[in-house]
Amino acid sequence: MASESNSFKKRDRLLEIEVAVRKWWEDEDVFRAESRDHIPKPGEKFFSTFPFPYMNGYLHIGHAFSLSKVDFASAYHRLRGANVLLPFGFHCTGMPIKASADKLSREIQQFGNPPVFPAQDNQAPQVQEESSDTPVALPGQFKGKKSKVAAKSGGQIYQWEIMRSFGLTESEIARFQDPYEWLYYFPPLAVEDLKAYGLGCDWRRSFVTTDVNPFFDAFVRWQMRKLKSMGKIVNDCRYTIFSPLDGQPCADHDRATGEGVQPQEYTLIKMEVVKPFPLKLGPLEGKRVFLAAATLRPETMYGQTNAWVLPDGKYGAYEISETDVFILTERSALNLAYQNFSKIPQKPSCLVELTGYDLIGLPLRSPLSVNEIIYALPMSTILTNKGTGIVTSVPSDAPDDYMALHELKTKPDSRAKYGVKDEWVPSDIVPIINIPEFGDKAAEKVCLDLKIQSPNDKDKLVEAKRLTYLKGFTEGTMLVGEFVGRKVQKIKPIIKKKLIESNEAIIYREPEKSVMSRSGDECVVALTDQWYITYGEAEWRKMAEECLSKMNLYSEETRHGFEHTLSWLNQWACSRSFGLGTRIPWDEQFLVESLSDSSLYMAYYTVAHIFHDGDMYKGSKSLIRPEQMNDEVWEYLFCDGPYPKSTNIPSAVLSKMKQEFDYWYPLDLRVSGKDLIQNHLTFFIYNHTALMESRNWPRGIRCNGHIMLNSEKMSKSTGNFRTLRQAMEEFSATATRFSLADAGDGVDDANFVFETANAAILRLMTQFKWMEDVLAAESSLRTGPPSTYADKVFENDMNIAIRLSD
Ligand code: A2H
Repeated sequence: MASESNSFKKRDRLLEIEVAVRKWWEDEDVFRAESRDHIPKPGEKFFSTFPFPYMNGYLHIGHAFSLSKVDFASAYHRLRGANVLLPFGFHCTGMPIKASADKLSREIQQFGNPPVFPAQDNQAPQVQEESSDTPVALPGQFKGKKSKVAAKSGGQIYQWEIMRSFGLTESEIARFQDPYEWLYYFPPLAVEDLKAYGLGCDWRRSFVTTDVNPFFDAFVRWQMRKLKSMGKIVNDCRYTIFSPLDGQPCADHDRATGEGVQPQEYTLIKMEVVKPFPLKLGPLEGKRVFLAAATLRPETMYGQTNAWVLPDGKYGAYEISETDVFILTERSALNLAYQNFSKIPQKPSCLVELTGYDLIGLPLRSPLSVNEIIYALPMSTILTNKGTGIVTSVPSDAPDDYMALHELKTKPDSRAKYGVKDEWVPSDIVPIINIPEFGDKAAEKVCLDLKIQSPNDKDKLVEAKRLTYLKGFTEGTMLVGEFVGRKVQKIKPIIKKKLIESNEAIIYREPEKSVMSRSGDECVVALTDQWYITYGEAEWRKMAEECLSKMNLYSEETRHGFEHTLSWLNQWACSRSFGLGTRIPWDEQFLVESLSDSSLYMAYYTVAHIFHDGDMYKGSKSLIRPEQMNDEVWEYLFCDGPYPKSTNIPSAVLSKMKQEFDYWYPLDLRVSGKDLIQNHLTFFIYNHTALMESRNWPRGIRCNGHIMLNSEKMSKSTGNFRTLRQAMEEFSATATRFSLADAGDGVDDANFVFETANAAILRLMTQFKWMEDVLAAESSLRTGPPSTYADKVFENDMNIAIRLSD
């Protein structure tokens, strides 16, 4: 105990010193960055930025880690005499704040204000997932009077409890149902924390995004209009990952889980239920009813021998059009409803609820099938979260199908269990494709070769599927049908097209893996009419590649990451219906999405203090009115446009702004987590190459790995989590910085170690003590210029240290 209180004392002494030093910095305005009236020589200035964080919670150690790289680099360049600019803004665009505000609103509606949550509720209404951008709940602060169930099993937490963990009182919380409240609450807290951290920042240039800030709004409108006039924003109908609850596309940053997940395409084979219908399907009389099976291999449909259903699976008969009814899972019906396949758009309409048992034994007529009538049979390995939950069985080429059929055939028990009549079980496999290595019944051969015993031999079946799928596609030749003798690879797309044209199949898409939105619902794939930025377009991509080739990226892995992203990155949906932000200037029903208003704003920092100094919102003290910032002005400032005649901004102010941009740009360094390579950082490169002269293209990006705390994943649900504020209270800012500095430098996971921070406190205080001793003895020390051998050694060692730092 004694030693603990001793070390608290040391930490508290550090905190005291920090307060005094900060006051000194502020009085002297040491981090104010002023441009000079000339184009800087190489190395004369250093301008770096950190991606402005989302303002739906406190900053945490993850933010601080990336930020520390910018801060340390700035401090280093300041030490070597450079003119340094480090600004800091706050991102409020998009869904994170709106989703949290809406969630709070739903809770208050459901449980009252203040809410009384059900005691043993394991079903919080929405999932609160862990992501560096989701609100930060402070561990250990969930002890409420009203409810003791704040931290839910499975990491689900009520938004109300998150608000309380922010230190808000019960009477204050309700006002955060208004998303704009957040914009005025969190940014000032972040400034407080970053000042306490000692960030070497020019705070005059801070601002928030969205239309709350009319200057930034004007800037983004200009950027969008310019991209559109260059043909780089287009309107298009496309398949996107979409949140039904939000009613709009759900891009990476709007997701709680499923970053990078894309739509996966299947062919849905319409297997028609042969009349007369059994009793259970009575309500469907007069309709055309199909089991809709999702397949990746439409060319194998000749060899269908039966359909598979999951006996315990829940299905429904959904109205797809006026005439057609599909039997499939609710999940797939919802996806279809967003792809123009539902009688009522976006609302699956279920006529009868069914289980797999109801479907077993249904006689079916399926397109292309050599067998005229096939039956629905039970398969226990069907996944309910993939496709439609209905699988068409091709035992010649699908190992899963072969094994399931083998089991039914060889084990009378397995038939009896589900009441399967012998005549429903196909007697023969239908050979349809020849693969040189595997013959005409590839699935059978591979299952025998791999000695697969049962449909549950998962690992082996994965290998069998890989082998047959790959070889079937690359080396297979058709044995039956219209395309007999032709290569699978060649005719697969033709068969697919024919099936669709003859209305025997449709194209279906779903997220390739589960995607949860920040609002807490599972996303679907939707066909949406959208504004897109044409990333990936050949000419534009070439410029991005050229920019990349000249950039300092600090590691080969980062370079590869960018090269890879440029190789696949495509059109990006840049408009949204809901959330916060800037309206799309020519289509005001839409808002600019959050990764699209953050790709060029580093240029805004160069002039932001003219608007904002002291007011990061409306810029009440601005020398300029927002209306004066028209497109011609932005063009003049950032794109070498002609002197703007259409504005009455005083010319002295205008030239001052131009000087700021010309001096500070290009950006020397941007630092962020490596996960942003695949979107945000690549957009940043693309936008600069399109909108700016090549001399103003960015010079450097540094990416870091994820931060762990004491070698474990940062996780809000386990409490292995720290906000920056908490870390500084625990260790002081200085010791926190030591631990951040020591956490790691590459793109691998980094590790923030508490012990390192604690040890730093002790070492710093030892150092401090030594300084005090030396100063106390100052009068007894030698005076005059360096002259002795020891002086030379000292100077030399300092120079070595400088070289090493370099
Ligand atoms: B394939 P991927 Cl000939 N549960 O169709 C389990 N499996 C499912 C399913 C579900 N809910 N929905 C679809 N599938 C099957 C034909 C076929 C298929 C052949 C060969 C291989 C093959 C005939 N069955 O797939 O996980 C369907 O079976 C092996 C790749 O998205 C669908 O295509 O890759 C395939 O799995 C989709 O699986």
